[in-house]
Amino acid sequence: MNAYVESVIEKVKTKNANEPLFVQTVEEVLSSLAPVIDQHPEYEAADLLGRMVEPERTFTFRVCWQADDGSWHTNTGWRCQFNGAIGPYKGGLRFQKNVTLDTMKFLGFEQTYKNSLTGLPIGGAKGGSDFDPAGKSDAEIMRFCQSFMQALYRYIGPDIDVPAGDMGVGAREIGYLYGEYRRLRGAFENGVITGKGLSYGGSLIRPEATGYGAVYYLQNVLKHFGEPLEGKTIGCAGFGNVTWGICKKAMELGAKVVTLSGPDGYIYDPDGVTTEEKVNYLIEMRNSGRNKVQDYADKFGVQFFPGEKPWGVKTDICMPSAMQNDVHLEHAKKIAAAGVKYYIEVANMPTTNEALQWLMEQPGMVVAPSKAVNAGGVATSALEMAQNSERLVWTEEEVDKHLHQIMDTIYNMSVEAAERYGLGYNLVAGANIAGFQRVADAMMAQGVF
Ligand code: 2IT
Repeated sequence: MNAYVESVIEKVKTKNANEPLFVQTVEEVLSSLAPVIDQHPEYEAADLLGRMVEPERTFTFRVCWQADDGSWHTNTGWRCQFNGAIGPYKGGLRFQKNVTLDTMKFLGFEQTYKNSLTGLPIGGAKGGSDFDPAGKSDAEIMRFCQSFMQALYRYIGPDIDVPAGDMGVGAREIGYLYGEYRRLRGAFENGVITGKGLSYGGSLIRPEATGYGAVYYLQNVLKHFGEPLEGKTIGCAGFGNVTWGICKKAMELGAKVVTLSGPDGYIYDPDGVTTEEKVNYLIEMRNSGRNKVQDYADKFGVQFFPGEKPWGVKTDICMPSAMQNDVHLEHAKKIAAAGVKYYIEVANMPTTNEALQWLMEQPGMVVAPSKAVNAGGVATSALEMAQNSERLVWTEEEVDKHLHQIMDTIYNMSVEAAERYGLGYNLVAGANIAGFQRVADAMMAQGVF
């Protein structure tokens, strides 16, 4: 391993000892870059990596809101503007009770390379709050979002930083956030946020984009091995927006998603989530706020496994699409033992570094990294920004065509980047290298700061 890379990783470990997620993602990305750094001594001379692991700026703010019973509550809000070298900061907001600054930093770091891979002009950021949306009324969600935006609005803008949704932040929250921004700014700057409703500047296909993009990426992988998607079984985790998009596209293309998971366990549907009724029911489950995948089992009469994860169910393809570190080494071993051949990460950093490494070492196992696979979501957000600045609305076909092309390009760039550095067919290293390269070029061109 390159000595400069090692020294930067060591510094990050020491400095961020209380931020294990951030350390994990830095280690994963930087260790892929060693062959690149070997060939570019000028990067070390400009301390490029040392600068890349330090967010450009991060804001922490207080968010107070009133519950329906009149009681007052206080949460913490964050926005981590990690890297703006290639475009305005861009990334989602996550509302979840257990998030910390560590979560924001790990997601902001990942976002930087993911956004670069899209080929579009967007820098990397992430934000959110330790607010727990579970069981909150609509009015409570609105008041929370308004308060959150009162603190955030001065740091964002269509050319500064463009938030979007993530876990706990969907179309409803985006609407309230944008409404408050518009009120505070006194301007219809809808390019300030993406994932908007269609009536005020949203893009067609944005809700589906992450899932669709993941399936388009998967098709590229299968094509490489001369296999069709049709007839394949897919094991997913989660049942949120991303998993919904995967189910919908898989159904359209003749593949079937047979597992879904939630905090309560997982379901196994041997017929797959392959009817419109089933796919639409995922939206209903999410909107109910119950956060229970058992509801699917009850509704469609399939098996529910309380407290268990879906890893180890026999499928052709595994697409962890729930959350970070969902797959540990013991799960990875079950996945391989079940005969899964394609391990396609979808959620941000769903695999521990140890499990990822192990899976990549298994003969015949193909591993694809989330920062490439799930990039269709943010790519379509950038398409939404383009439509907003053009004051136009593109058709569904236009957006989908762009999304499809972007996913093909991300795949091809990743394959080529790994090959260029003699790493063979390595989609993980390839994505890291390709994502890094554009940010590196931009930072080198803009001088040291
Ligand atoms: O993780 C992600 O890429 C997102 N949550 C979407 C970010 C965006 O700006 O659309």
